Amino acid sequence: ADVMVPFAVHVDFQSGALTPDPVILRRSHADLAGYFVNESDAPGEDEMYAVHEIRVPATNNNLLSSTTVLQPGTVGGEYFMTKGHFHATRDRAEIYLTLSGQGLLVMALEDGTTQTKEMRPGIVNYVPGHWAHRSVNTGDVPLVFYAVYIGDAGYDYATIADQGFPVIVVEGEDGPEVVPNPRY
Ligand code: M6P
Ligand code: ZN
Repeated sequence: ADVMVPFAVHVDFQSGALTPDPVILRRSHADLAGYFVNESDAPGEDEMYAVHEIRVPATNNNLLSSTTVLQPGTVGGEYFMTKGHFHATRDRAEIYLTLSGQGLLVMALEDGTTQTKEMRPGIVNYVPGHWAHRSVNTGDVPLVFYAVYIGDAGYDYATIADQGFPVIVVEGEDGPEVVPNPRY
């Protein structure tokens, strides 16, 4: 079997930058078109979030990990959020450690059961297998978190792209409110 050489990566907790040499995936407003319930404003090419991933093979003997930098803002009253996904291999778990900013981690089972947990610096969120997961920036600075997951987890975006999560997170009079998704 291949034996890898140990390595270290520096994580900047404010910016989410990884040094050296991450794979960077950028998601613009246009990439999220159709994800928000009320999209009256035309989605542009502005960045909504970036994922900086440490390079290791996506196999079941490795741990993939990444920082996500999710910008603050709202679309039609809904806070900026990641697309969210189930793992293609459904039972694969994931851990999030929030580094800066604040938000909510929305999770759902395929039967519609929902859990929502606070994200703030120092909090580790454990996402067991079978739970779809999406992070939502409810603050006014970037939400930055580090995620670790089993290398062969894979992504299933289609289910969420079609019907969304059972709940959405909207800006209320006294802050964020988790309300039923009218399209679910
Ligand atoms: C976290 C992890 C990544 C994921 C990213 C953005 O960093 O869960 O695997 O890619 O968030 O979320 P999404 O892929 O749902 O857009
Ligand atoms: Zn995941």
